[in-house]
Amino acid sequence: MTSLLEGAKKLVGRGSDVSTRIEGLHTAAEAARGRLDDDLVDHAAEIAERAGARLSLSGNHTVVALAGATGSGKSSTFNALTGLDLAAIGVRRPTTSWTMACAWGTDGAGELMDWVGVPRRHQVSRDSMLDGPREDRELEGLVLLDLPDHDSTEVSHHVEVDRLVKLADLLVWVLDPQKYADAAIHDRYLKPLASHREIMLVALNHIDAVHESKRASMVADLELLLAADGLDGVPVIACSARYGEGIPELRRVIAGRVAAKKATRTRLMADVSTAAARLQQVNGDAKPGDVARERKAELVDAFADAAGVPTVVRAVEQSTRRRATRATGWPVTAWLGRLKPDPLKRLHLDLGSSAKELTGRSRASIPEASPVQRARVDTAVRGVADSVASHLSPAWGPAVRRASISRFDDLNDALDRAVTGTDLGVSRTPLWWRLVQVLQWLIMLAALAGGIWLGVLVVMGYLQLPEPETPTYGGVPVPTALLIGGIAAGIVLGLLCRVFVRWSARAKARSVDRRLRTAIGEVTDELVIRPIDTELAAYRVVRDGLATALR
Ligand SMILES: Nc1nc2c(ncn2[C@@H]2O[C@H](COP(=O)(O)OP(=O)(O)O)[C@@H](O)[C@H]2O)c(=O)[nH]1
Ligand SMILES: [Mg+2]
Repeated sequence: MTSLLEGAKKLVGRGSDVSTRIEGLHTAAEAARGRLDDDLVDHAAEIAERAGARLSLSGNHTVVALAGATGSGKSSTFNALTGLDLAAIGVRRPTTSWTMACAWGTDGAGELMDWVGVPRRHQVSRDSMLDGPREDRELEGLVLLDLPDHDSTEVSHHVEVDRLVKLADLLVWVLDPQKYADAAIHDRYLKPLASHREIMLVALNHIDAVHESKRASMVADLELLLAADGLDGVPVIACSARYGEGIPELRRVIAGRVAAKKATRTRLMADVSTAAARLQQVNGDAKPGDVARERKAELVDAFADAAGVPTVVRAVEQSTRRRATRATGWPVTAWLGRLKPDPLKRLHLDLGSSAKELTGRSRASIPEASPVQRARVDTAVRGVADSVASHLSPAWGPAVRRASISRFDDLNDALDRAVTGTDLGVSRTPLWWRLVQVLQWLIMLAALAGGIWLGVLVVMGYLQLPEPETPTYGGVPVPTALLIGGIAAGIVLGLLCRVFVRWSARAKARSVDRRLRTAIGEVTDELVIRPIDTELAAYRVVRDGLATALR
């Protein structure tokens, strides 16, 4: 079964004007809570609550339901009030049959009746049933319901009565002189309704069957019984649906309720408008922009600076250059270079497979942000908050600013995680390094071979052994060419590679810078932009809600 609330929402969804406006104020107050002035917000919420409790289900209409036992005369009364022959009299409706409804003035009543569960074929617009203009303007907005007999054995009928009691502005309980004192009726139906005393009316029908001299005492007796039920003060109208006695009085009471409901509605909706207008005055109704892109870039710059990104990037460039030089340089000097520490290792940043283990566990040893860097972060964040707030009314300034720094406690950790968690990619050795390295070693071996060869020749000369034929190449002895040429070629190749190494280290540094800034960008999104966006979303909800409330 659709819950009452869902039903009400459905009504709202279908554009019941009053409830849409109340819901608008309610939504706006909820979203503004903690962001705009508390007193204003509380007031708006209270008004929405009060109006909602009173009007949200059937705000545009006055719902009057006729209830009672079979044969008491509900259907006859229904017909007498509508002046139409709509409800079948004297028949106990089959279980598939439900409430019969008639609406005076049709605006939105169909939706209301749908929700009540009145089948379309049982919904009647009184206007469409009359030829000429209606004379009973005072009943405009009335929805009259002829409920299923309450003594029906069908459980669903009881359920429906419960639903209707929550919705009805007036519940007319129809009794007849024969059964008005029936204990079962009082215990089972009337007593439980004591809490709805305000909306109850009892019609003592079939009064034509009671002798005139006995009518007054019967009404008095019934009033006593009602008082015993906890229904004291509930008006009793003696009437005869068949002959029309008492029906004008019943109609008058109903018209009074219609007028009272209209007055209540007018007053409550005026309250809704006033509360919404006051909140809107503070809230403003400008269309807010998003956080500008250049602002975001400033933010990332400041955060990257504070996180030590330039330090890391510099270290990456130096480290890459050093490792590349070691790989591609002349093996002798490269070997000596091995003794200097790697700048990245000094920062505890990744080199090789241990990098992943470092992630999230140990902090990088990047120097803490300096006061200047912190100040730059503060300025950048305030810049973003101010630029967003500048589109909004002054009342939103504090909320936006508060949101912008709300996650500052997590800042250091988040930045550190961003840096240590980013794969710097420095452990990968480019193919050309390896190729050059192999080439360097071949050249080195050639030089070494030349050296040994020459050494052997020297030793043989020293020992006065017959000198073997030494091949020459272009007039230079081959071992000499190998030794000198090898050393020269190695040094030249190493120097040549330095140009590429420098270029390649810079490229690596640039790519690391990009990666780190992407990671830092996520941190700024998470810690600064998103909280601000939440405020902007709240602002939009407040603005739209108030616009709806003031429609
Ligand atoms: N004499 C008399 N008969 C009535 C009156 N109201 C209803 N009836 C008759 O009582 C019977 C039951 O009426 P009905 O309107 O169908 O009662 P319901 O079951 O409550 O809808 C029908 O035969 C009606 O004609 C009344 O005020 N006076
Ligand atoms: Mg009936």
